[in-house]
Amino acid sequence: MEAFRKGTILRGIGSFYTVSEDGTGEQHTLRAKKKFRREKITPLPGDRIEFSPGEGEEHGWIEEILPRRTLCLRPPAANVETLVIVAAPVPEADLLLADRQIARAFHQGMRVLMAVNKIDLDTGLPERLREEYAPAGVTVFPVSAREGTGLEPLREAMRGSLCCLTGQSGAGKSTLLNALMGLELETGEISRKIARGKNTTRHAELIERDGLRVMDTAGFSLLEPEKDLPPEELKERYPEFRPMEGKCRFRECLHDREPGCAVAEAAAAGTISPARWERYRLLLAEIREVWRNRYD
Ligand SMILES: Nc1nc2c(ncn2[C@@H]2O[C@H](COP(=O)(O)OP(=O)(O)OP(=O)(O)O)[C@@H](O)[C@H]2O)c(=O)[nH]1
Ligand SMILES: [Mg+2]
Ligand SMILES: [Zn+2]
Repeated sequence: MEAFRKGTILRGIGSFYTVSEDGTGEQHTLRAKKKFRREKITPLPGDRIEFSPGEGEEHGWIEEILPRRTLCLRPPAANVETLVIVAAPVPEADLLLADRQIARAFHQGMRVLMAVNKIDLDTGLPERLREEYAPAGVTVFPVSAREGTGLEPLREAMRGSLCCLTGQSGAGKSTLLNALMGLELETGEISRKIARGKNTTRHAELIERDGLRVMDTAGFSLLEPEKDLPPEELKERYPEFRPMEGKCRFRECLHDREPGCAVAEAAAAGTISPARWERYRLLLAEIREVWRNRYD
């Protein structure tokens, strides 16, 4: 029997998947074998697969999905190595949403970058966000996708890694990807998005070009709290707390204003971001609530 060929899923629309073949980059249209539905596995952009190609106009088949190194549920994507959060002054950056995404990304061992877009409108935001996120190991890149400023350092940081652009609808993900890679993806006015209540980008899509491998995704504004996360594990997803680990008065300290908490002291001293710590406490309260009700 002929060996299956290997490739990466670029996008899926309906039940058809576009796959780029290893080595040649040749694109194939494939459908997923029925067994995946039985196993409740949905092929995702970024998935590494084995396939048998179609002939002529006939589509081929996805035969196997290789083990995933990482898995994002919002937006759905496989094997992402670097999450690039796109934030902007308009629509106003939702940092609680960003923190939820960062916690999930770090838990999966991803690297996180933050592109602060539309600096043609607000030049102060990148510095504010740098103060908040640098202690967490998130590098901030000030950019204007519209004017093409600040792109090169971001491009360099993204090169060689499977990246996923994420962020609120209207932050400028597609515009940024167009500017970074010289593309013409559809973008949309924010007023029109709000009027329609819809994203301009509907489907995640992986684009490979000039050594960059980037997924554009649909923006969203809500992320459900994580289920099955024991409250004491949340702090492990905050790299900036690590230097204080073991220095709190109580060994089981959750860094929620317990007496003698070294993290609270670091926030008061400004070694870590006080605002991000306050948002950590909000997420902790939420996760405790979900955890308490986990058998309901
Ligand atoms: N002033 C300014 N506007 C920008 C910039 N980048 C994008 N925009 C505008 O922001 C709006 C939204 O841009 P999109 O690229 O469609 O945003 P998106 O994040 O892809 O949105 P969804 O696909 O809906 O998630 C458009 O009107 C863009 O022209 C920028 O650097 N400066
Ligand atoms: Mg878009
Ligand atoms: Zn503590």
